[in-house]
Amino acid sequence: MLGTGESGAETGMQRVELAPGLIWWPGYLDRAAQEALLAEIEAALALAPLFTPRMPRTGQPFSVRMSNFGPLGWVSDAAGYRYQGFHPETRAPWPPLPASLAAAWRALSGQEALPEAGLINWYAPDAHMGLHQDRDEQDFTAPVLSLSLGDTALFRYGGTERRAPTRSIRLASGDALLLSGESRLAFHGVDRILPGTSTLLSEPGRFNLTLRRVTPP
Ligand code: MD3
Ligand code: FE
Repeated sequence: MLGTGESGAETGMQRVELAPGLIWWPGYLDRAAQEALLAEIEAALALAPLFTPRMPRTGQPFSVRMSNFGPLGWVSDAAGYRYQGFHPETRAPWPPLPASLAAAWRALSGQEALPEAGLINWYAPDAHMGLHQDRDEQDFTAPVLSLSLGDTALFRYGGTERRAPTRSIRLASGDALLLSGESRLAFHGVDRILPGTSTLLSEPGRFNLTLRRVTPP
């Protein structure tokens, strides 16, 4: 996060529009902000442990493990993909969205209403996420905001049709990515994690946080 009185212009922050509505801020969070956010994630995971989502119908496990912050969390099991207000194993409500994440959302999303869901994805070094669209939300007009912590990910994005050509970027620790406008329904995924590319975490791997509106405000 930026300190008081700072702005992107003054700190030389880069804002890169990768495609219409797909905006990347490399190094948005400085090292101190990354450490503070990591502590918030660790505190949340002590209450809402990582679970293994499963594919609808087949029950095939994802390689990415997940938890959530906020009033609604994304879960997936044999019954389907959905948002729900409680952890699938403990049945406890999700931990509240930390103020630092609300601040990043306010700074970058252009939205009045706060996100309802803060999905925590954990990638061990061998985890990946296949090309997909995010369409389990009722509101596609609001953007999705992603923040990365830990090892760099090879992130791939394409168009709104699966067969459209794709491009890849490396998402590093502290990077922010906003998926808005016509990129909100773009196909995207994580091909692989590059272990040993960050010193933030005490083990190899990567956290990604995605902040979302689920319902229209
Ligand atoms: C582009 N997560 O949780 S974040 C997901 O790195 C997800 O964990 C990836 O895809 C990760 O659904 C990518 C960047 C991201 C998130 C949502 C998007 C890119 C997106 C929605 C629309 C288009
Ligand atoms: Fe996604």
